[in-house]
Amino acid sequence: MNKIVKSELLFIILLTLNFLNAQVIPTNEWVNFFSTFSTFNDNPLYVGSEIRVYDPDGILCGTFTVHTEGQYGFLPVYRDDFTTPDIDEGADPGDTLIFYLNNHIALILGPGNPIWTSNGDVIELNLEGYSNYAPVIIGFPDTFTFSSDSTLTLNLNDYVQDIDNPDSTLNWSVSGNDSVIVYINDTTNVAILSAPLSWSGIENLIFTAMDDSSAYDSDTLVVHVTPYVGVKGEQGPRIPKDYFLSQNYPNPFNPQTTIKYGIPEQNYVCIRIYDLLGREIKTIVNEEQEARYYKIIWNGKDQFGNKVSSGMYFYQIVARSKEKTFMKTKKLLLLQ
Ligand SMILES: [Ca+2]
Ligand SMILES: [Ca+2]
Ligand SMILES: [Ca+2]
Repeated sequence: MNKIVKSELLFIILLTLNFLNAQVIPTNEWVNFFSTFSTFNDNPLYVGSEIRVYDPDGILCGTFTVHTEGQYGFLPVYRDDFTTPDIDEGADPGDTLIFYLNNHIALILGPGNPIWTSNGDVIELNLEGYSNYAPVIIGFPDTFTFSSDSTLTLNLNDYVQDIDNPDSTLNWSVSGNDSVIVYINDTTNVAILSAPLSWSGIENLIFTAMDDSSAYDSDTLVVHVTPYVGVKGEQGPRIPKDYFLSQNYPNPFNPQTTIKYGIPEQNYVCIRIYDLLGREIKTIVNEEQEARYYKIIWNGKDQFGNKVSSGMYFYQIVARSKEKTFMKTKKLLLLQ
């Protein structure tokens, strides 16, 4: 047995022990978390729900059993005792804590931060948990152009995230492919698109990723198949054919995420971030813009430059011209 294998084995044993002896070791310093409104599967957290808190080392450092619907507190999260260097009892100041609701990782809604601060602090932290998180398709291409004598290869695993299911367990399907031929390899999730040599045209293909609990997400890929003329290397248009707002990438993200959008004509464009209650967090774009593709970055900070807490946010584009208004809203997930 070589050294690497041994240390890996030791790590696995330690990890297993941590989980087997999953007991909080109270120390002399702790912070108190509480919540006035937390949910599980979109309902108020039920009485008897178990909350577990781990430090970044995987040490269980706080537990709580809910006895008032939708609420918890105080939930003490203990600090590591520095006088026992061989034992890691818990968190250190500045550690980002990981919360579980009923054995499922929880989303942090704030208003406080899931960070161990200093002894005796009281932090309000609302949690949102789900027994299954749906897959989220991110950064999926909007349009693709290929010639009918060529094929297009898409590694679908590059475009999906599921908090609790590995990519390899997700099941992909496609619809709308009357003329375009789509082959998806079940093992690798690589899709190969082709078309009959004699065919050219446009098809809207709807790709769906489903997890083992039948939760799914879909996204549309508009495929332009150009006639075979023996010339390759066609470039995409520099001005989009239609308005679009892409899913941010990466998602979940920390510390920053990229949002792509495009406008086919000159418009007054606003892009704003909102929290779950619809409060405006930050204006990212607010100006007249010419027709083209754009790429912007949000750094997870509000308009005062403060980092916002982990959780789900919305981003919305409003593009106005004389004739029409284009508006679209999507979700993004910040994990601090
Ligand atoms: Ca210690
Ligand atoms: Ca620790
Ligand atoms: Ca899932």
